Amino acid sequence: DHLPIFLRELPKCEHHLHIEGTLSPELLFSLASKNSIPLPADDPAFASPTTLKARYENFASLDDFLHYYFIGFKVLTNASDFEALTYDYIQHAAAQNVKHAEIFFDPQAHTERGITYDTLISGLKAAKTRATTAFTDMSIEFIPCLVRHLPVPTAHTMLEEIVSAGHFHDGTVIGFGMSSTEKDMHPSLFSPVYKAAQEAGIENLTAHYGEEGPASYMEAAIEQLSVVRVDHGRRVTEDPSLVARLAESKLMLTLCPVSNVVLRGVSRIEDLPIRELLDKGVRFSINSDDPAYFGADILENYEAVQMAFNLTIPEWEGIALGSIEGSWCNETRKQELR
Ligand code: ES4
Ligand code: ZN
Repeated sequence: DHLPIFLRELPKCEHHLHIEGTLSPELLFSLASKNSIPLPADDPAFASPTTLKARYENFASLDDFLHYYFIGFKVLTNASDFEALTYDYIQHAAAQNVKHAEIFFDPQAHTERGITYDTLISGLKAAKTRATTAFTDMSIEFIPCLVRHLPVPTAHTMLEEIVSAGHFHDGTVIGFGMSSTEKDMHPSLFSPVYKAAQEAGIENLTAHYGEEGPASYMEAAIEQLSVVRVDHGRRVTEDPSLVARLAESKLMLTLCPVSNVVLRGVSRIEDLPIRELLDKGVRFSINSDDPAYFGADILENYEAVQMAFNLTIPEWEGIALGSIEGSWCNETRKQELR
């Protein structure tokens, strides 16, 4: 069976990767020490990188994971910390034949603890500049993510800062997304922010929905937020009419199979609707989400899907092509990727 080699060599696009989710327990401890950041003394998981890693294997839910994910933010202080984190991800992605990566970052969750947007973005840009010379056939883009657990006005402040820096127009960032907790976070709460983003000329809009929340949230995000992509979206098959609508519009879902199992949305990869999405013609890509927390990079996500669904080479080629078409790069770059 040569599929393992095929999957490794298959050119990939990654659309759903949180840069803060690539922070390993080892790096978390070493940055905490370097930057003199205290770790929670009341949680035995923070005894050592080993105990922390063991705790990551027992997440109970999205919110349980997010608690640890946002603690990890605290050790990221300097532009060089963000640069190192980002460059390390790019190296690992390049080694797995990722040719185009769209990387999420959460500006609000950094500015609220006193790290400026400038610090953050200069670290990300420095990593991209280094990568452009080291990995000449790879494109790297950034997408700021609104975080739903923080007050809505802080999302407006964040958006305005990025708009006034000109970063949506000069290509520093290529779109706008939204993540964090989903329960009781109906899209309508954020429609003013998305409206402001549209008025600023941003068309590449996405949001995390259908991870824990229902298909009705996905539909509301499409209608009320004008998203042209949905991150996760695994619950779409609860609504056959929405499945038909996505098949027609080619709106892409950025699935994260291992993430959904680790955060207990599904008990096994086999329970994801991959077969149905393929059969109905819904476009999706396969992504790692937060690889340091879920223990799987993009290739391991591809392999997990293959183990569960035993897809054919033409089916994989269809997934790879769909993920190129759904990418937020220009036609010239898409042609290079095809
Ligand atoms: C996330 Cl898995 C997931 N879901 C929602 N928000 C997130 N932020 C980082 N990872
Ligand atoms: Zn995510």
